[in-house]
Amino acid sequence: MHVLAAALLAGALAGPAAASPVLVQTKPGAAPILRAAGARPVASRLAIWRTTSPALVGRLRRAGLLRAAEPERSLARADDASPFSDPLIDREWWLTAIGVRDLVPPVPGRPVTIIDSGVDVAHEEFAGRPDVTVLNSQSTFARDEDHGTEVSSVVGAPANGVGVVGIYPQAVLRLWDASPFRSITNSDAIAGLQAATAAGPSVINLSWGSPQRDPLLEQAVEAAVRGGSVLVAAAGNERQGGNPVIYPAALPHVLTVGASDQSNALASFSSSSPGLDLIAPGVAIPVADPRVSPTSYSLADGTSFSAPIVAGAAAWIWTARPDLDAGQLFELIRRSARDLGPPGWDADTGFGLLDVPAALAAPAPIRDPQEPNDDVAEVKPGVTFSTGGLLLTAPGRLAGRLDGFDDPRDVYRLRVPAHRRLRVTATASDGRPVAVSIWNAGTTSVLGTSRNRVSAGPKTAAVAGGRTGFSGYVALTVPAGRRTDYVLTVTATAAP
Ligand SMILES: [Ca+2]
Ligand SMILES: [Ca+2]
Ligand SMILES: [Ca+2]
Repeated sequence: MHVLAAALLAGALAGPAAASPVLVQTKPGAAPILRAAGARPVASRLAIWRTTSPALVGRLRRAGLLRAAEPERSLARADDASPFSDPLIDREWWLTAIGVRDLVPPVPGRPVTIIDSGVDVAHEEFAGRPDVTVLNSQSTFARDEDHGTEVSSVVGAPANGVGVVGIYPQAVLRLWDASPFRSITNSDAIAGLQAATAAGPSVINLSWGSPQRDPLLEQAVEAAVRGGSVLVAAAGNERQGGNPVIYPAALPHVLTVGASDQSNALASFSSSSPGLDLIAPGVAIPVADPRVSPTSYSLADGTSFSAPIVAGAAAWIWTARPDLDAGQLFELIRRSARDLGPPGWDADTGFGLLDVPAALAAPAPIRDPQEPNDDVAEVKPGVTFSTGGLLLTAPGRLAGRLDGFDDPRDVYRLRVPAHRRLRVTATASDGRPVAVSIWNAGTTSVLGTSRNRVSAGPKTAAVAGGRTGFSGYVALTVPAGRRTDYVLTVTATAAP
C-alpha cells in the first residue's frame, strides 16, 4: 500500500504539467509556507494539506517539513461490487429473502455481541478477521459446541473468498463464551450480559433460552437494556413440542425472533409466542463449523440462526442510521417487517418477515428513552439500578411509547411539592385512553394490587402535596395487544 502510493506519487509529480492535487502531511512550522503557496488545509489536527504545486512539495521536503505525501485519488465507491460472493453464496438463499443480496453492508460500525457457546476463532472465517474482540476466552473443544461458531458466522463471516458471508460481513464482533463447561449456563450468560453492557452499547444476540423464568438473568437483561443495547433472542423451536414460551426471548424489551423457510413462510418448528416480534430465515442456513466438527461448513435449522440474522441486520441499520437510540431501532425493526399471515401482528409471525431495505428507509419512531421502567423496582433508586428513573415534579410534557407485551407499563417517580396539586394526563396517539395511576412511596410494585394506589383514571390522575409534599410513582398502562405512542402532561395547581 505504501509502496504503491509512493510509486503513484512519483508518477504524478514527474510530468511537466503535474498539476494533479497532492496531499501533504507536514511537521510543525510549515503552515506559513503552505498558506503562502495557496495550499488548502484538509485536516488541521493531522496537519494534512492539499496542494496542486509540485514545487511546494519539493520545497517542504528540502526544508525537512514534509512528513508524507500522496496523490489525491478517487476511492472506489463501496457499492461498486457486492461483497456477497464467497463460494457458498448460492446456498445463502436467505440474503434474497430479507432484501440484502443486492445491497452493500456498511464498513465496521455498531458492534454485535454474541453470547453463545464460544467461537473457533482459528476457523478460516475468523482467523485474521479484523474487528473481533473476545470478551473472554473461547473454547470449542467438543462437537456439541459448534453453536457459537455457527451463529457468529451468520452475523459476520467476512467476504474473504472462502465459505460463507454473514449478513454484515464487516461487523464489529464481540464474543462471550457462556459455555466454558459444554453447556450454556445462566451464570455464564449473566456474566456475559454484564461484560457486554460494560463494553458499551451493542446489539446482543441470545440464541438460547429456557421455558423457566430466571429472575437474576432477567435483571441482567434489564441492565443491558438500560445500558443502551438492543437485545435479540431466538423464539424457540418447540412448535411441535408443546410450544412453551421461551425466555429470555419472551421478556419485555427483547426482540423475539421466529424462523421462516425458503418460501418466506413460517418454519414448521418455529415457536409461537405472545412476545414474538418478527421472523427471519432459519431453515437450511449455511454456517461455519468449528474445527472439531467433521466439516468446516454445514446447513443449520433453527430460530438460533434467525436471531443472528436480525442482530446483524440491526447493527447494520444502526450503523447506517446512527441517530437512532436502542429503543427506536427496536421499534423500527418490528414496524418495518413485511406483514405475513393474518393482517397485523400475530403470535406466529409477529409483525412479519425482516425487511432490511424497509428498515433502512422507514421514518424513525419517536424516542422512548426511560426504559426499562416497567415497574417500581426499575425506577426506585437502589433496587435494580443505583440511579432511579425519571422524576416528575413540575409542569411539563414528555413523550413515550407503550406496547402491551414488550413495554407494558411506563413508571415514573413523582414528587409533589407541599401545597401543590399535580395532575398527570396521558394522551395516546391512537386516540384511546391510557390508564394512569398514582401510587405512594410505600408500594413495591404497581402490578396485581391496588394497595398504595392513591389515584387512578382511564386517562388522568392527580394528587396533592399536603403540608409536607408527596413522593410516589405514576404508572401508565396498556393491555396486551395494544401499541401506542403517548404524550404525558403534568399540570400544577395550588392546593393549600
Ligand atoms: Ca467467508
Ligand atoms: Ca415506554
Ligand atoms: Ca416501560
